[in-house]
Amino acid sequence: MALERTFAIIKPDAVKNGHIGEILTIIEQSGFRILGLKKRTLGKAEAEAFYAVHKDRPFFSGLVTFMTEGPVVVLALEREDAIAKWREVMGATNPANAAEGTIRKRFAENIERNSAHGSDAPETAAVEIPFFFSGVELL
Ligand code: 3AN
Repeated sequence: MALERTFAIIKPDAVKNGHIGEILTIIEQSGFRILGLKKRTLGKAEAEAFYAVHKDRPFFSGLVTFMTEGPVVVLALEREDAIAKWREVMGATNPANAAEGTIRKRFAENIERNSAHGSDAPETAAVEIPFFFSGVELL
């Protein structure tokens, strides 16, 4: 399988709880190359735009409030089968259902405050990576 790129976020709960370093270690030990990495705080309009696909879901406004409550780390990652692999390493959306050893099992507080984001398809990654990174920032 060819190299693939995915987009990841270390969410405000994991940043606040001091898990940036552990999650970056997991990323590198899982065979991803970190092409881009930034720590920043999302604005409300930015979080709404990023999660626009969920705008009609009941959890949308809570999700935007959570994602803007403190800094996040945004990442562009590369490896073979990166999208599926990163979702496997993160674990299920709801940490109660996440497999042992996954990021969400280890670090997530609940289904909303679930410590990490990952693109769910190549078309999503192709939108999410340029949402935060320009081409020259991907090294
Ligand atoms: P994933 O991040 O695993 O792809 P999505 O895309 O269904 O999951 O949901 C995006 C984000 O919305 C989740 N990471 C989580 O923070 C939040 N979320 C999803 N489902 C719920 C829910 N039922 N209640 C609260 N927040 C949710």
